[in-house]
Amino acid sequence: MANAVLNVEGMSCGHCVNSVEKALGEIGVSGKVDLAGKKVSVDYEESKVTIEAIKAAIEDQGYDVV
Ligand SMILES: [Cu+2]
Repeated sequence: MANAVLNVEGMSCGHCVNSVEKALGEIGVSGKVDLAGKKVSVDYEESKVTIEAIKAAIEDQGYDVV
């Protein structure tokens, strides 16, 4: 299991948190959003999902991984 913390711009409320965490869950990633810190901590299985796919899932929801 790998962990990464991504800096994500554009999340502003509980709805954003849910959107990001749900999108991550759909690709088998456990994500935790720190709204105030503009960070998303992800736990993932490196053999199953790439960090690029995780970033893409967040960006697909309309947020910017910086
Ligand atoms: Cu929001």
